[in-house]
Amino acid sequence: MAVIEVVQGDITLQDTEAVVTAANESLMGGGGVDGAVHRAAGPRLADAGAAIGPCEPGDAMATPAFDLDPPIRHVIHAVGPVWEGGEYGEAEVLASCYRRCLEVTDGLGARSLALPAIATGVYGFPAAQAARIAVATLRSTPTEVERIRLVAFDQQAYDLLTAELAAASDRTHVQSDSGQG
Ligand code: AR6
Repeated sequence: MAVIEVVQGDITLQDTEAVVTAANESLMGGGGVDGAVHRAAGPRLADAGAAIGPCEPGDAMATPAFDLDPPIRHVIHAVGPVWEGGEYGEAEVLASCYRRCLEVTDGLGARSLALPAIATGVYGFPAAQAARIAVATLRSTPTEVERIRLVAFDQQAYDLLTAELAAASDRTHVQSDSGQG
């Protein structure tokens, strides 16, 4: 089973084989975390994104990481939902992003992955609900990835993700305790 951890920091500086960017459908770059990833990876990233895009919300696609520092070798471009109040399937689209990030990483044979808080910036998804979806989906999706790192950019995201992870592992312990009778 994958180890899931939470850190506060910059996604471009992680020591994982793959990193996720919160992209838009064009995969050609933007602001926020996507801007940081494109700046660090260099202009070839936008060309590679354009060559495989567009990408639907809820899906994810991989390119090389170009100028990002090793061990990062892959960028997974995940397109989150634009928050429109929560009644337009946004939660399911966000869960789908996290599932697809793991599937795509499995397809590349990479064993470590860092992910930002997809859709919680420009796309406006409420941070607490997004943290719950991120942790629940990553925990419940079968994967060959051994190390999953959630990268919070600010203190609020860090606190929310840490609390979700702690609550989820408490629930697991309660279940396994009661399972032992
Ligand atoms: N490392 C980790 N997380 C970061 C970084 C960083 N360097 N920079 C920002 N964040 P956003 P979205 C956090 O807006 O909401 C782009 O223009 C940030 O604090 O980057 O999915 C795309 O091209 C927030 O918690 O992504 C799309 O058009 C999280 O990353 C659109 O924004 C996501 O915020 C996607 O919007």
